Amino acid sequence: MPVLKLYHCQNARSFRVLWMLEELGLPYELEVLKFPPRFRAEGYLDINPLGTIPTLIDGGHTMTESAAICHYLVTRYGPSDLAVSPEDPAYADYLNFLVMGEATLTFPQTIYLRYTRFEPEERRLPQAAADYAQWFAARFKAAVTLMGPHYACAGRFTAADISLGYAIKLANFIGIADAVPERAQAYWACLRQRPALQRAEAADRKEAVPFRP
Ligand SMILES: N[C@@H](CCC(=O)N[C@@H](CS)C(=O)NCC(=O)O)C(=O)O
Repeated sequence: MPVLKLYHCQNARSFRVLWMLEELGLPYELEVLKFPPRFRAEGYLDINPLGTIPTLIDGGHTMTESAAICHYLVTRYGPSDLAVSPEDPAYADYLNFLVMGEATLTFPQTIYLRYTRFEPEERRLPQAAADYAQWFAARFKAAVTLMGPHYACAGRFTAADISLGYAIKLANFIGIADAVPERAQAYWACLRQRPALQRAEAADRKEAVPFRP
């Protein structure tokens, strides 16, 4: 098996992949970059033309979508209970929550971040930021009504929980914890007990190192 290589920035979506690698106990190489690597890591665009984080290299394969990478790892290097198979009645919910964590619950947070922090002062848009924080809150309020009592679906921990869990982690990190429903914060508190998540958090805190292509 080729060594899996993950390009990561602290608190970025690559955390999902780090967490999954730790859950699966797979050996991996971690390259921690300064954010945003598009500007701060010379040569990174040659590896990932989108310039985004994560990038996972698995032999000749390059992947850049955090939710897809989680599903890839668990199915490619499984079998593992962390995936839900197409024969399982929870398969539809599993895929739905896996994608929802990124497309519905993380994307609006990036609009919020952009217009509160990343843009220069004169381009910041407090109204757009507030609207997207509200949008995130409304979507999450509805999403929790679809989730199972302890986990998103299937009655067990799966890659979908990693996808959703990161959306909560990010909201707490960027200061919009109030937009996360109470029930989802309780769910996140339970997920945080997982040793693999704690190992991923320890790896996440590693100091950013200079980029070596
Ligand atoms: N849908 C992608 C989004 C990747 C993404 O936008 N990552 C952010 C970090 S969390 C990034 O690289 N932003 C910096 C940039 O766009 O230059 C995923 O789930 O991995």
